[in-house]
Amino acid sequence: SSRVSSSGSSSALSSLHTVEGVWPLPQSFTSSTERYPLNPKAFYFGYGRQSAAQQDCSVLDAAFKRYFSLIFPDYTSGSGDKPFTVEIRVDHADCDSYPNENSSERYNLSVSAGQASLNAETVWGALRGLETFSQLVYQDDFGTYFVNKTEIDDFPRFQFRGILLDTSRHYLPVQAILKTLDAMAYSKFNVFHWHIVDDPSFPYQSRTFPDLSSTGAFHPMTHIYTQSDVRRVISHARLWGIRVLPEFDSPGHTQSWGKGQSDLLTPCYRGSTPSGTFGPVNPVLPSTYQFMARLFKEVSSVFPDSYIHLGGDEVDFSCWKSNPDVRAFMQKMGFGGDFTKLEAFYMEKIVNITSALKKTSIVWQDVFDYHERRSSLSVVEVWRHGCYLCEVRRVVNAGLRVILASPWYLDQPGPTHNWARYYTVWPLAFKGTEEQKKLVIGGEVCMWGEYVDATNLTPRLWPRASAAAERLWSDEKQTSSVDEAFPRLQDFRCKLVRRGIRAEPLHVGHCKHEYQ
Ligand code: CP6
Repeated sequence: SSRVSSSGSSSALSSLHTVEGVWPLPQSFTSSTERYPLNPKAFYFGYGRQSAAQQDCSVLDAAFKRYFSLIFPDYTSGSGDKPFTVEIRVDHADCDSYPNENSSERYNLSVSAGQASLNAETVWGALRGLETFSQLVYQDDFGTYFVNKTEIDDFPRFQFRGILLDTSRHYLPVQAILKTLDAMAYSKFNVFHWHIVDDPSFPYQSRTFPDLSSTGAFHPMTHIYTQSDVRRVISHARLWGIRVLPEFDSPGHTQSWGKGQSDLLTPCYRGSTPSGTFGPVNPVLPSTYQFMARLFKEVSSVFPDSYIHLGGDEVDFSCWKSNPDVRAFMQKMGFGGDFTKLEAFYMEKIVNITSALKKTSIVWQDVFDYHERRSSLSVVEVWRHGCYLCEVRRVVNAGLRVILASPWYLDQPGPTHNWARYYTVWPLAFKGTEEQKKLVIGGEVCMWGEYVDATNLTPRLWPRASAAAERLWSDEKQTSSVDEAFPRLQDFRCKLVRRGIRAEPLHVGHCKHEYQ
């Protein structure tokens, strides 16, 4: 790949009118200062003659509409009369499918006089290319739209680029989730990890167990996600090429489940009598696993993605320790006093339930730490602070896949949590073989919900999550300098603002179009 030579201030054009204005930075590109005017009244998206997908391809038709309004936020100032066509060609007509872990997102974009050619293997790759094209278009001081001559070959560094939203500590209205999905696509994120339930509330309205939300949600009618809400989220995400990965965290973090499902949680004891409080899911009762099998059967049919997150983090053993039935079970199983063995036993049962449903399970790193038979696990998410590379290395040494989350906790506000911290993360900087590095499938930005609801979600997420997005998409060598990234991220943040996303400022400065 080559860099633009005319990037200094002596150039008539800002370098950000070239590929350097695309965030995350494409893998390989050449661009020039030769530019072409675009007239919204003579601008067209079209399917190439050799494209496998043609008119009525749901994903692409919807994307053409969206990107037309993103590229031309105001029609009034269109001038120039030469037509311009963006011609899309894809190898596979996967218009009605869902993106999955193996979906190619590679694309090739070539912009020349009067036309741009966008080639991709899949419609998901075409979506990434449309996003890039939309970021290449700019307006001069008179309002005329332009795009520069450009050649781009692009593909993601990591296949899994996620954002976790927590809808249990605070309820997030569906609209806030949909808007976040839009903004995710602008930074080429492709996984929405929906931490949908937890201790404080159970907003998922289950078909099989409606009592879980009618008693466990903050409000049984207004603070729930109905089946139709969930379908809306999944279908909106699909149109942006985003997978929806549900997490039903257990055996800890389940206080809200206990309200609607009796005998699910472990009764805690004070001495020889129940104290009236409850702990993690009760791992000794067969009814627990019958319940979980039915719940996960439903979840695996509602969420089309092949991954399910099973949680398994932060289990407090004190309640299990206090319960005589649990202690008797420990004796019987020969676990001694080691409650990590009991958690491993429980998680293995849950993993088996989901693999029988043909799903791949993700667990938080605690489960990996406790497990002796690690080969039964598949994907481990690293979240504990400290030495993230040490943790990654331990997991890949065991031959398991890793998702890295610990360096990208965004739920704490700045300025100590400034964007450069999220930018200077090196997920593969451990000693290991090529095979081991391939086991690092990606990373995830976590927006835990204790201090976040729809009032502050957007500015807390953007543009800092975009810093992580570039680390997960772009070539590391081309994007290792914070100083080079800074003006590009400032420019990208203004693009988000122009698109109606309340992304917070990075530092002193202004946008040509301020938020209104
Ligand atoms: N909720 C759940 C959380 C956290 C985890 N799981 C968490 C723990 C420590 C920090 C941030 C978040 N709030 N269910 C751990 C994965 Cl610092």
